[in-house]
Amino acid sequence: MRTIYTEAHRQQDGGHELLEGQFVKAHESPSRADFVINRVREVKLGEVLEPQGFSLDPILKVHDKGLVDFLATAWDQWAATGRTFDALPHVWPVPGLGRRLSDSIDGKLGYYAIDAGTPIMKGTWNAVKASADVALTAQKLVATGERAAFALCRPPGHHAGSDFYGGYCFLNNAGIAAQAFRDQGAKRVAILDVDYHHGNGTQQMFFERDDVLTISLHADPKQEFPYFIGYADEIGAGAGEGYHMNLPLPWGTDWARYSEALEHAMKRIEQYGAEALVVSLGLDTFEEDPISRFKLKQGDYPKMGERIAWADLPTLFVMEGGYAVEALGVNTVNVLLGFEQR
Ligand code: OKP
Ligand code: ZN
Repeated sequence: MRTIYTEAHRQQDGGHELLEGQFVKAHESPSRADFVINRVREVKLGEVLEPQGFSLDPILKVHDKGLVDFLATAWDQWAATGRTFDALPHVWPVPGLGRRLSDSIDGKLGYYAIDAGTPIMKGTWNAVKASADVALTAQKLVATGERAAFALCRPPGHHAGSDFYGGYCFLNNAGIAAQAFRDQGAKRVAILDVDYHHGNGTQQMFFERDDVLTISLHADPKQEFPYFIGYADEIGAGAGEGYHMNLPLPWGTDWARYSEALEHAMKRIEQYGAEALVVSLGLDTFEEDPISRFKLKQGDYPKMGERIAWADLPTLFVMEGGYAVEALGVNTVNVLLGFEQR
């Protein structure tokens, strides 16, 4: 399959993130994409193409203009205060505090962000926009007849919702691509999220819709980020009731347990009658991931790809998380090779 990739991702290069009370070196780093693209080339997965430049229209179909304008200008507002270090929020509008949009950049950061782990710097918007273009370019390949394509997106997207960013994510690349399939005529689209973390942004974006089925397999929010959402009883609302599925799994989950949940998810996708499948492909389920606690092994990833391929759908893989960087290339491409084996 073909891979869409651009060097623009390098412009998102955060120094530090606030992780469980400490400032640590950012896990979501440019080297992640390096390991993946190197492996893609090493195994000759297929052609590697540059993304096209799209307008903001396909992004604005699923994101509020307020968020998009904020992301595009946040660094300039931050730098105008004389600060030369990464922009992070430090106060949030929890219920009871109010949620007025302040003129202050610090107020705006807290208004739009869900955490203090997602640094904004000078190049953030360029990288974020390019990442969405990567997803849209790969989507176009699949919409025009390719069996599958790989969008090597960075930064990732599944924690970003219609009007918030965070969890290393700014724009929801998978959600933007799913919407593009709909706008190009697909009646039903499914998003399968296999990242270790709950795809809260994707859930929020499509929660009241029945035209995009969303399913997330992830670490139980009783134990893991994003803590406040991702429980099994969240099944969609209104017209979307029954069109969202959360499959929370405990710390320590291995392939035996994971593959049962994946089987359940794939059965639902097959029954739904999706015309296209978007996979939010996070590899932080790996046993050696430094911020995660599942126990999947290198050899499990081809099986994951193979099971996804059985659905026999036009499939777009969108890169999400995975922080055991030296193994990330092998693990990611293992899923794609497993998929192609079918
Ligand atoms: C982004 B993606 C709590 C740490 C949470 C944020 C993690 C964002 C992951 N143990 N920090 O889903 O890979
Ligand atoms: Zn993750």
